[in-house]
Parts: sequence; structure tokens; C-alpha cells
Amino acid sequence: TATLLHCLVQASEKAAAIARLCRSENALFELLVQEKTGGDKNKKFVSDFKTLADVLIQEVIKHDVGVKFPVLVGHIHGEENSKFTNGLGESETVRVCASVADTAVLLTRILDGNARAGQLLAHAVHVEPEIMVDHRIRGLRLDEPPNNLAIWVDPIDSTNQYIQGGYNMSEHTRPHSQGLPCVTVLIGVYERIGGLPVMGVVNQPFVHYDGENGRWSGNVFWGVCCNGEQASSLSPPDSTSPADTFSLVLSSSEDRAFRSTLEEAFGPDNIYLAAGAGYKELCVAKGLASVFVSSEDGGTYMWDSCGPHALLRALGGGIVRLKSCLEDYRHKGPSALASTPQIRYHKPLLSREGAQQWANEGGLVAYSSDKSLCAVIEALAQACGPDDTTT
Ligand code: 2IP
Ligand code: CA
Ligand code: CA
Repeated sequence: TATLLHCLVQASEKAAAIARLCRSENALFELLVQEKTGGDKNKKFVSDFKTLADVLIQEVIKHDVGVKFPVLVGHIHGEENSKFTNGLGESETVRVCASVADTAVLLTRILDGNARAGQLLAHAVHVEPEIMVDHRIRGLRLDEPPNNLAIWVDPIDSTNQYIQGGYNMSEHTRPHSQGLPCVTVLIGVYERIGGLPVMGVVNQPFVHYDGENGRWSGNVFWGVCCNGEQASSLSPPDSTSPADTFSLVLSSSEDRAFRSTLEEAFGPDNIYLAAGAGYKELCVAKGLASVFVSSEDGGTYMWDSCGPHALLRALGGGIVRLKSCLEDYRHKGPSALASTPQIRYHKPLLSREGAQQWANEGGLVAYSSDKSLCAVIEALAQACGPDDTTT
């Protein structure tokens, strides 16, 4: 399994390289930021290149992991569908071909004859990024057989920020509210039976900008939690530090009343707003916030949380459904929180259709320690009163 982790880190680095390329090469960037103006010319042209970038990255991850781990083929799922449809309704299946040349031909056709863009992308699809060997991964002894496992991929989380761009240099010790650092590539491995997340990679393609060469570099984080083994590229947050204040990170589109409740309970200065579900979960793993709470049913999906969830479990935290926590707390008291089940990733919601089948039902809480989970649930339960389970 340590080789699987290495393979996932490598796949995430290739994904990050493709994401950076689409912003650094003019031939691609122009397509990425192109406004949809309607009209057939624009429709025939790639009406939604950002979707193509998403689909392509997802297919690259599926391909690269599948080649090394054939037992995982058919068990790697993602947000996107491999069929890409342009504005005229013409569909083509995006895939990694046997050679750079073949992939370039396919992508050029999808890009309505834009050979320069097709070749640039094909090259990035086939070149192996150089990654530093992480000795901590080498040293892991994990014996979960890959034929018990399946994967959720979000090829680009926070697409809006990816398209918009931007970077606020001043934010180092608190979460970025928006901009390229909120963009992540999320890969999460879960058990086919039981659905617990056991291994996760969160890649942040845009972290440092080198003004001299105009290039971005990123960070990659991983965590493993299976068979009693917990390991991560991050260290567990130091909860004994006296300066440790409780803080929360929320979506800027979080329900106003819900946000106000939290502001009253914890003080407005301890609430941060940030873009990207994956990024907010990463902020919790990094200790930039104690919890990420989302009250919206369907605000996030399995692919938004599986990878970061494994990372959090590796650090002694987790992700649970907000609604079930509040119910447990109200009916059984604070001690029930210790046994609130972790979100599972293997079963669709049969009462729903399409992508909604994979929504994180009833909102979520991502936390770095049981203490943080209790603090936020206690505050919400008290604020909402004993009978209100609608939150
Ligand atoms: C989105 C993206 C959004 C996020 C939403 C995700 O994924 O991360 O930013 O909303 O939850 O599903 P918010 O930023 O308000 O938290 P994608 O970009 O993959 O659609
Ligand atoms: Ca997402
Ligand atoms: Ca996405």
C-alpha cells in the first residue's frame, strides 16, 4: 500500500502540473478564461475548456493509477464524466492514448483543431513529473490489499478560484479567503466494504509564485489511517499550546443565520471565510482552523471530502455529518459524540438522483481533535435549543 500512496502522490503532482500549465501557457489560458458569449462559432469552439481541463486531469489520474494497480480499474470514481460534450452537443470520450502523438490528435480534435493547445496538453499528460522521494512513505508498512480499496477524485476543487486567479501575499498564518491557494487536487482512497477513508492526498498546485520566472510551485500533503497505523506528511496540531484559540473556517456562501450563531458563540474574529471545500479541510489538517463546518445539505460531495478526510483521520481528527452529531448530542448527551460515525464513501443515497446521490447529506464537520468537535457541536446545540434538529 505504500507504493499505492507513492503512486497517488505522483499522480497528484502530474495533475497539479497540468493545472499550472493551463494557466501559464497563453494558448491554454486564453481558452480557460474565455467568456461564453453564445453563438454557434463560440459553441463549436470549446465552450467550456475548464470542464475539459477537469475531465482530462481526472482521466490522467485514473489512467496512471490503473496502469500501476490494475485491480483498481473500475473502482476509481470522480466528479467528472469522461465524456466531454462541446457547446454543439458533440461528444468525445477523453482518454490517455498509447502515445503522446495519439493523445495530441485526440485532444486537438476535441479542441476543434487547436493543435498547439492539443500538443501542450498531451505532452503534460505523458511526461512524468519529477517528485522528491518522500522517505516517510518508503518507511510505511501497510498491508491493506488494493483489491479492498476504491478511490474518489476531485481533479480540481475550487474551479471558480482556478479560473479567476489571484493571490493575497499577506495571508500566511490564517486561511486564504480566496485566490489560487484555495485550489486543490483531491484523491481519497476508501474501503470498498465499509467505506472508511484510509489514504488521502491533497495537492495544492499554487502556493508560491516566483516573480522572476513567473512560475508557480505547490505543496502536497498525504495521510494514511488503516489497520491501526496512522501516518501523515503533516504533524498533528499541538492542542497543548496555550496560544491555541478555537477558530472556524466556513464557506462564504454559508447560511447567514448559521454563521451568526457561530460568530456569537466564538467571536467574529475567530471565524474565517475561505473558498474551496478541499482547501478548508486542509486548513483544519494544517491547524489554521480548528474546524470546518458546512450546514448545507449537498454543499459538498464525496469527492470533496474523501481525500482530506483520510488526512484528518491520520492526524487524530475526522469528518462527520453535522445533522447526526446534533441529533446524537441532543438525544444522548456529549459523550455520544465520541461514537458519532465517520462519513462513509461507498454507498449512494438511493433516494436521490445524479450527482446528488453522492452529496454529503446533512452538512459536515471536519475537525482535528475530538475536543474541537465537541466545542462546536455543544455551541450549536445550545444556540438552537433542544428541539431544533433542522440545522
Ligand atoms: C466546489 C468548490 C466550491 C465549494 C463547494 C465545492 O467544488 O470547492 O468552492 O464551495 O463546496 O463543491 P465553497 O467555496 O463555497 O466552499 P468544485 O470547484 O469542484 O465544483
Ligand atoms: Ca469540488
Ligand atoms: Ca471539481
